[in-house]
Amino acid sequence: MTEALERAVVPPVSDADPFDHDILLDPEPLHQALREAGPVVYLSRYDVHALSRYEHVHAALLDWQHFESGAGAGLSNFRHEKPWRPPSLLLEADPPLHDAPRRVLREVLAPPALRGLREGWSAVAEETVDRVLAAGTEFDAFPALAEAFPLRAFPDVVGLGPDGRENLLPYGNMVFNAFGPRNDLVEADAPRLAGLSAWVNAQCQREALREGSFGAQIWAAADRGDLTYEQAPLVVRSVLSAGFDTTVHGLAACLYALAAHPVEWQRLRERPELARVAFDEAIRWQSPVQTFFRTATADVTVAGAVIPKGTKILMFLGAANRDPVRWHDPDRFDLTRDPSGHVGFGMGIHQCVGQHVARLEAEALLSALARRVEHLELAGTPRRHPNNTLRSWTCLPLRIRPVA
Ligand code: OVV
Repeated sequence: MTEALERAVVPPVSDADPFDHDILLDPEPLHQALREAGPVVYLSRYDVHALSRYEHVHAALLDWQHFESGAGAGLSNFRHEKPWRPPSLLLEADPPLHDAPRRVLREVLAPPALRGLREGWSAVAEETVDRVLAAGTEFDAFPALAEAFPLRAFPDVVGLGPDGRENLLPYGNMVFNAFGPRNDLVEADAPRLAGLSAWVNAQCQREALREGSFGAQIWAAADRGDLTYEQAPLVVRSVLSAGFDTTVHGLAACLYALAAHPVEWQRLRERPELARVAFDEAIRWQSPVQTFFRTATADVTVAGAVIPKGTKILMFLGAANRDPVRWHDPDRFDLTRDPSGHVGFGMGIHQCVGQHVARLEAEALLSALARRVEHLELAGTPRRHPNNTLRSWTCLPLRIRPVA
């Protein structure tokens, strides 16, 4: 036995199931229990180690050399199990394979490339809000705003044609379920898997993407030799996989947060430039992407506990984002705090490459709403929808008082 192993700390064991419906719908009690149990907890049900404190989640996200993504960012280990679809060149790859796709997509989605979108998206947001206001003062903001706005703004920019867009959210829902265990949620997606995958894969082809669009720019990178022609459609697939459900549920989280905190809504009304802070604070507070896995590339020691080589590590982004050691009054949604440093978009080389797109969408929608709505409150109990990875929504009843 090596010295390190002799001194190794045996981590506490939990038989909790983080993918149980009740926990997916209300994860905070488990998060608190895991944070308090220790820096590393062994989850006996899945034979994985879990990290839930900010310090250790943050460190693992930065240490891609010891916590690899190439064996999959879900529970399934691609070294032993066949992936359900060809692995993502971004999320499920490590350097050096990860580098070219990342560089290309970063350029396509970079802030300068988005500058031209602001005006158009503001107009779409105003139109979306006006439609809702014309229909009355009580409405379900989940379909009417959180789903409607991204689906009106982003598919055109990606370059998609008009047909089949209703497949985008069900496909993403399936992708995010697939990171979890093969439970009932994955079973429920199975009948649509082939059809949704066929549609998405067809949209990744060059012919399907409008000239000049983000999708076309990804293919143009292949013309320049920055990607191979085999890689281009998979990079487009990442945009279609990670670019819709994430923003829909992120916007829903933000609307929920603001409706439940009238003082924060007033703050935003008085200072509309807080829209981006409001979105990031909502991402910290709700963590629309709750978890991702990594795989240990060696026996890795975390806080004295040895995580064996080749085993999976479950990182609780949502728990880290409410760690009282890192955040003052973490359960409070608070526009006066600086939410930067949250791990809701991840951290390190895989940190969300689409985050600037998401923030621009949020800014457009929240500013339009703040200009037109004096008061905002919940008009009923919001309903969540269980997903193995996403903190998702199905119903968000709001009552508003429009600006006179
Ligand atoms: C971050 C994320 C989520 C889901 C899918 C992908 C990425 C992808 O690259 O396909």
